[in-house]
Amino acid sequence: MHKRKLRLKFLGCLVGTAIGDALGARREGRGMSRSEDVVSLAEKLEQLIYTDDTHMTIGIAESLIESKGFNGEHMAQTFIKNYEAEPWRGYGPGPPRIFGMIKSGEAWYSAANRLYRGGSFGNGSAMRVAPVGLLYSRNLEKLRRIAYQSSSITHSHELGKEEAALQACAVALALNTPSDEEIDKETFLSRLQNFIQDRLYKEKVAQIRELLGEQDKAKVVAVLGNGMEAPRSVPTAIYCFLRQPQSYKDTVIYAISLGGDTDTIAAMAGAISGAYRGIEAVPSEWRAKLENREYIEALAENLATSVNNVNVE
Ligand code: AR6
Ligand code: MG
Repeated sequence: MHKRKLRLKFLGCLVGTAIGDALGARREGRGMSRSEDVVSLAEKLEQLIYTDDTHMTIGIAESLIESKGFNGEHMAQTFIKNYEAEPWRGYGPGPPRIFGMIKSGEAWYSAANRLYRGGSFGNGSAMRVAPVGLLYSRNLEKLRRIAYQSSSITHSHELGKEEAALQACAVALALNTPSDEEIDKETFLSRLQNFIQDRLYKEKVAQIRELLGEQDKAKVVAVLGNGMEAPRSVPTAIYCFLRQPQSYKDTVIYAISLGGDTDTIAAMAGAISGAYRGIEAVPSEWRAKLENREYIEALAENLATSVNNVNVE
């Protein structure tokens, strides 16, 4: 792909994550709402303040750039450094406990096993994984390995690692589709289904296919979910994108209108949509209100350059 187009897609993905997250954060934990109400909320807000979803996405991007690829110890320490600087970003219950264990000497690859039964499958490892999807989009087996490893710092349950791989793969497929070429939904879903190994997620991808023409939001929420557990939010985010792949705005508004874990579902849907359509598809009035936008854009640019410096094959 032409360098300029790739750059616009990296920018779209990271800025798209942050705006979905920041808009969604204003409705987190509430029920379903009308799309018009979400649109007017977005108009009223003077600044878009992002949460842990974007904060940890930034951490992954920083670490991949600085380490020229994945380095677990470095990524864990980057998460910890960022968390300590801004602990008020709305982190899930698990990660701060794991950061404490790592600071007490537990290894980055084993601390997460001590949380919950068999590790966490909260959506926290998928919400932040977009930079992995961007950097390793040319090699899906490597993408899977890095997604698993990045997840295992905080989310070591099989479903936790698979969620990260599923979301990273969706970002990669979106990146690899030229923005002026229509998304073939059937092919997109078949590729995800062939890629993902866990049976539960394979079933979820099949449910996405069945729901594509569905008008009733309550049915979408009942089948796909809108919760904090990955199996009830990562497929939902992919669905939000595939319903309206041509419009970043419609994707994010729809994701938020489903209620529940709105910041994370909109962050993930926004990442996929931004990776496909690029930064120019993200409304400029939203971009102008995004906190820390220049830093996020600089990271996206650096990550795009890293594709040439990192062994991504
Ligand atoms: N068994 C039962 N419940 C689980 C398990 C398990 N093995 N794993 C996770 N949960 P956590 P996150 C449930 O704590 O994924 C922020 O608001 C459990 O209810 O690992 O980083 C973000 O914006 C647990 O409390 O944190 C996201 O919305 C929950 O999943 C969210 O938090 C979250 O798992 C990300 O949270
Ligand atoms: Mg959040």
